[in-house]
Amino acid sequence: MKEFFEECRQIIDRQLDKLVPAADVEPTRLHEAIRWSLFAGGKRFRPALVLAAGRTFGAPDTKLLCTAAAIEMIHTYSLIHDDLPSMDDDDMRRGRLTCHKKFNEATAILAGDALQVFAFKAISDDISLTAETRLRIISELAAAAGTPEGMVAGQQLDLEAEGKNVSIETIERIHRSKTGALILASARAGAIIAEAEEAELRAVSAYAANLGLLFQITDDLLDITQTTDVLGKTAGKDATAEKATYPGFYGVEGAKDLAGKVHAEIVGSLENLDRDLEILRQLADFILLRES
Ligand code: GRG
Repeated sequence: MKEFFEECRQIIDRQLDKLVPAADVEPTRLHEAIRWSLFAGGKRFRPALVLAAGRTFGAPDTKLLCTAAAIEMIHTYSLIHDDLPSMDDDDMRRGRLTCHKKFNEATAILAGDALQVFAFKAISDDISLTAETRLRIISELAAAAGTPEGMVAGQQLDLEAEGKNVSIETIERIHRSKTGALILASARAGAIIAEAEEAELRAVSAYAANLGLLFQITDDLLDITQTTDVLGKTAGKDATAEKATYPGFYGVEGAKDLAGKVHAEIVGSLENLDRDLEILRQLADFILLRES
């Protein structure tokens, strides 16, 4: 997995570098801010998932790269906006100052806005894909990033749940939209580009929906068990902000048990596929065992 992630990082970073304006293009402050957050060393998990799903079903990397980079741009926009004083008000992200701390709030808002539109432009302009595929991916990605089941809706519900005793159904609803929708869209985009069959698309969707849930459960656990240094963002923030989390509801041991069960379901959802599934299985193991 380490080698796979390193390979992904290199090819995705090269693609991102082509898709966003250079730092010396006017308005330079805005482009510096975009690059500050984009090239700050995130895990590149979502683009890695696009590549993993796409390769599993037979797509060449050349067809996957723009979409993978676009999803990383949407993810980075969401992190920049999530860190703003009006949202989670954070000083550290990806091991360095958050965008609004390094630049200013207005620049950070605009950097996020620009990344979001660059993402959709990148897919619209991707001539390696048919117009129909581009449109389908844009539509799925817009739904995953937006409302009522997507990331923005999840963020709203997450903010509204702060300080409240919410049900496990609400916690799951928040996380499936806030974190899970983009992860699901990443795997589906790879499979759609590869022209996977309907049954394969259904299986990979079940896999990725639970992978998103697992990602959030481990994210909640790491917030408690890891240090700020290792995470590159403020540890312990969920408790301080009284966030609705899995360990908050089940306790740390209960959340770890749940992670194990969700992991088993993820692996199970791939059972009937006649493909080389090693990389998708290893990705699920990586999320279960990740340390940052
Ligand atoms: C502001 C529209 C809007 C949405 C924000 C993504 C998000 C919704 C909030 C981020 C806060 C957070 C910690 C969410 C939990 C899961 C998550 C998305 C973690 C960050 O993703 P990683 O770990 O980050 O993949 P890197 O930096 O590795 O890319």
